[in-house]
Amino acid sequence: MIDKATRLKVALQKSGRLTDNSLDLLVRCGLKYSRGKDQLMCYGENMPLDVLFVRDDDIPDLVQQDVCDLGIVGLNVIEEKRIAFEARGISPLFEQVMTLDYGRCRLSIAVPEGTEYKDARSLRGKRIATTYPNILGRFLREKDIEAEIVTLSGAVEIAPRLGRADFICDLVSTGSTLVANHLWEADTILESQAAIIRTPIPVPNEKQEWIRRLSLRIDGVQQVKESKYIMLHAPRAQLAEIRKLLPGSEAPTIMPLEGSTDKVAVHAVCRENVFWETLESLKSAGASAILVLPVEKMMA
Ligand code: PRT
Ligand code: ZN
Repeated sequence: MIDKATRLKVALQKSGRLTDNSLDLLVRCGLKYSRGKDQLMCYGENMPLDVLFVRDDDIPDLVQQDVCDLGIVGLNVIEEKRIAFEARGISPLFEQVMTLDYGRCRLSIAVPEGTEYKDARSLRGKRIATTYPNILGRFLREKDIEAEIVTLSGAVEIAPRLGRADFICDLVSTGSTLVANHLWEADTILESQAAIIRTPIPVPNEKQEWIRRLSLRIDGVQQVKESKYIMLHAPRAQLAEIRKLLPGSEAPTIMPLEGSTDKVAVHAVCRENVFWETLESLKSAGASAILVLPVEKMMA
């Protein structure tokens, strides 16, 4: 039996685009877990945190109903649920803690090849197929446009070919699904990525403390992904130029080099990717003995 008062319950997508990244994120935050026999739960062995695997659309509801304390889900799902709750006069009991650097996509209006679309006014009087009727409805209201929303549960991209809709409003990442279905992306109505939600209702202190610790660790994990530690030797005279070339570094450590008066050692955490081109520019600027190391953990 899981201790509801002290153990955090986190809802993740069971099987889909967010599953691997979300579980990997918790593992990078230090979670060691064992999987339940039914595969529907993971039990944290070294943290008071258990994971519940569900369909992504159910995640906001599970937080809303206080079954889970946290959930990881796309902003598109969060927004769709939030508008749906508000339309029913229900206050959403989930709030965004932070966005995560995966699951990026956009909710866009797509139009059959050969059909014109200038701006949102081109939607007037048209039928638009979508699985996001609430977000689309809000977009149309904001633009003061009357159009028919055709709500589908999937296969939205074939709706125009089947004669069920004139346009579609669907998630796009690479755009290849649209191309394969002879559609073109005409307008973006929402940018999305994975995000963590939590209940706004106060939780017991022990849980609150773990939410705080987890948030800090997630922040650290996200920062180190792109970060690199650079070490190099630089002529003193070139220091200003070399510092400018270090991508996303704030305050490098400058140290004297034993036996050298004109050269120093520079150590810096670069918060952006370091490409070969950067090393070439550093070398041209006079740097030598350049080392680039991955950063494993970081806490601000
Ligand atoms: O079973 P369950 O309900 O949990 O899963 P699901 O089928 O509803 O969701 P899933 O796994 O497809 O997506 C989960 C979340 O990933 C979404 O809610 C988004 O936040 C995010 N995401 C990121 C995407 C995409 N990219 C994406 N490309 N979700 C869906 N797509 C689909 C899109 O609907 C379209 O069919 O992929 C197709 C377009 O992809 P491209 O690359 O061809 O443009
Ligand atoms: Zn879903």
